[in-house]
Amino acid sequence: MVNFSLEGKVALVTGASYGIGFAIASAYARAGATIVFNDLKQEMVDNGIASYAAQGIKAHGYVCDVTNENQVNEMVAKIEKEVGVIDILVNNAGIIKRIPMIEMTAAEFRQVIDVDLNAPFIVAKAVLPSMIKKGAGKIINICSMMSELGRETVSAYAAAKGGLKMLTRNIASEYGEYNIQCNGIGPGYIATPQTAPLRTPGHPFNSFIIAKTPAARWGTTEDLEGPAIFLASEASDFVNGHVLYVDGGILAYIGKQPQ
Ligand code: NAP
Ligand code: GCO
Repeated sequence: MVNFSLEGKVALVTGASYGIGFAIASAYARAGATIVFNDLKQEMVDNGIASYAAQGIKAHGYVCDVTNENQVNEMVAKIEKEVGVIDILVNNAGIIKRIPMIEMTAAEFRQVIDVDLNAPFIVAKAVLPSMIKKGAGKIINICSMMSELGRETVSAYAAAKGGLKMLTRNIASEYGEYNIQCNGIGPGYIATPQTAPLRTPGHPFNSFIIAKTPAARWGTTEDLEGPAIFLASEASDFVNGHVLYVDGGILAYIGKQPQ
């Protein structure tokens, strides 16, 4: 019988007070995992804990900037002491800056790379030693359509998410022999605070994305829950270095011709 259960597992989902991370962590809790998450500010962590509690989930929250290696190492050590060894890591925390490239400063570019690419490296590096010792582990990096495609104004984000796809493949290559699987999830366009500016009524991007998506709708965070459970469970123990695109078919589709 294929095992999709996460019973007895400790899952760390970064940046999971709300949005995609919150949905994935909640799904993991319903599949039996103990949930750990972090956010930048205590207020956001507190809000997150309350949101999980409202779903009947006892989540463990930590304040940590995932771009800060000292903070990450301290958080992982605290989690291992207070909750347990991390079995599942979801590198979810991320930012985007939508600025035409020639108007973007190098500092702005670096900030996006720092959160969306350097931080997944830092957090994965912090959890891998215990996974190696345990002889098992799951790392899931939240990639993007921009791991495959470019578009105006998101040069830093696309560079980061393209790099994250290759970091995913490299972790899989380097640590697969320890029964550690590292895969990516590439969400399509999902209705969260991050895409709220693109979904304002009448925004041209709204109709554009619906025309580009065979499913003819924006994705929801619920659409990601099953794929995330699959990649965190024993059901995917021979899946490694793969990016699972959950995009309603965007990457397969040239787009609807204008009517
Ligand atoms: P979101 O609503 O903007 O949430 C991002 C989360 O990351 C927030 O909780 C944020 O905390 C946290 N975060 C940002 N920088 C951080 C840092 N330095 N340290 C710790 N936490 C940090 O984003 P989302 O839409 O849920 O997206 C989550 C992930 O999915 C991101 O990696 C994003 O690139 C990716 N993704 C999103 C979509 C989409 O359509 N929404 C599609 C593909 C991929 P604060 O609130 O405190 O800033
Ligand atoms: C954008 C969007 C996208 C989504 C997502 C698509 O401005 O193009 O924010 O980048 O966030 O990454 O997979």
